[in-house]
Amino acid sequence: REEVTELSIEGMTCASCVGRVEKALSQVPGVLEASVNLATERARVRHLSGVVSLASLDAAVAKAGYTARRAG
Ligand code: 9UX
Repeated sequence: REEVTELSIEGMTCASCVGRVEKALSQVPGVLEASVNLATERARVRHLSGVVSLASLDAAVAKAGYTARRAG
């Protein structure tokens, strides 16, 4: 099954940041698509359910140099 998780991303200031976060999220196993909106500081991640944990998404974003939290 597919699932969509929305994350708030902190620390992005430019379009290159968006690219970095999208790439980091896309490379997490089980992620099908990741799109980031700089203006809203949100990431929309489409992924397989069960395979991808919130922790793995957080870790990927942190490794890229940004901070993620689950969007409310
Ligand atoms: Mo360029 Mo965005 O270093 O933080 S990627 S400003």
